[in-house]
Amino acid sequence: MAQAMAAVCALYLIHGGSIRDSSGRCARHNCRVPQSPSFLWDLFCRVVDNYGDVGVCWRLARVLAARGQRVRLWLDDASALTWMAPEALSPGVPGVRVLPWSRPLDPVLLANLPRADVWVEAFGCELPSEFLARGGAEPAAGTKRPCWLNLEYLSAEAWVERMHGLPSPVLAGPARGATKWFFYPGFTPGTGGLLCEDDLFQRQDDFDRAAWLAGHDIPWRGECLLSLFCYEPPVLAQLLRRCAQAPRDTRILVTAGRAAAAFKAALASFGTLPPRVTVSWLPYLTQDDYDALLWSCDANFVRGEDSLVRALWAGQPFVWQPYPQDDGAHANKLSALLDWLDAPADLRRFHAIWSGLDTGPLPTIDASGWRRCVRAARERLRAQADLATQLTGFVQQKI
Ligand code: TRH
Repeated sequence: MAQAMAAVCALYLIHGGSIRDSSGRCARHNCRVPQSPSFLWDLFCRVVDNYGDVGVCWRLARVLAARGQRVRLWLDDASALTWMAPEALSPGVPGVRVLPWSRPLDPVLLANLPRADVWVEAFGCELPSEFLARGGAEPAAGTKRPCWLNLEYLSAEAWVERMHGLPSPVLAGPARGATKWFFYPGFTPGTGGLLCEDDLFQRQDDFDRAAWLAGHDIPWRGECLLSLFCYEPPVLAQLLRRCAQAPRDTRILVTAGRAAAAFKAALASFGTLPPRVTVSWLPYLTQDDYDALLWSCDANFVRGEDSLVRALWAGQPFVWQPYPQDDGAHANKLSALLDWLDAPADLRRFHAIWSGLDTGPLPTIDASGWRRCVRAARERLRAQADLATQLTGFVQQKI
């Protein structure tokens, strides 16, 4: 994989991850970066639960399109886009077409679409059989099958490097004889990397915290700001108590949906807010405003997949709650992320208690050590090629 990438886009590896500015030049050395050919992508996403599936797929589509790729994003439920990225549906974003993944797919729509160069099934969603029946057959002489990728969930576990880029021969069905490739996002150079927009750090540098907060009716008076996006951590009430005892006043910015419901339930045990703690109940934010929220806060509580990545790019201290799984797999995921972060003991313990994997009082955190740890991780990530760069390079190599 590393060799293939070097042949395709050596500059990316020499210069590191997000290197192109909006004019397509290398942001570090101002030299010209070779553009990848423009591929047509079919990206399929089934919304299972929460917002991560659609959040990651929309972000991927947007990043690819910003780099001159053309994406058809098939969604079985596009409702979250109405608040996460309203421009996706109206007026639309150049290079991305959002299509309904109905069951079955609309035969007229299907019959009129040119065959894509790349198929991506996100998070193991299987491509629909009628789609495969139309485009999966043995290609005519002189043409090639689309490059077929299974884009997997994010994890820092060691096995990800071993699995990344492995083929999976298709043995049955209309696409028999084709090959699917496993593509794993990840945190280390041996993985597919993380999603990152080319202009992200510039936007972050230009960001005006006070103006953004005022523009969102958050009456900030210099108190410590915490953003809360979580599932149902068992120690929310304990966190509130800790905030009330902290040397600075605290404002908790609670995100809409499941986090707000969990926080309301914890508040109920107090009757009224503890002293020196205030709360702002946020509406559903666009993805860009959610980034701005993370940049505004002194510490961020995040969850799942995409918000974890955004918290890393934000570079502020954060606490991550992995998506709880019945088989307990989230414990390994958490431990692997903390290993990769080289997290100090207090941070490890805080995470374990926050996710209900341990009990006891939340430890006091050394905030400057926490920030150092996150900033060091962000620098490591910035030196690596991002997910869309790696995906495009992989596809170019395969087709
Ligand atoms: O919503 P999530 O809990 O999604 C999870 C994970 O993806 C997990 O891997 C998956 O298995 C599970 O769902 C089914 O958390 P995540 O991944 O952080 O996605 C949230 C998305 O919502 C992210 O793109 C940020 C976005 N968002 C907004 O755009 N506005 C908001 O106000 C908030 C709170 C989030």
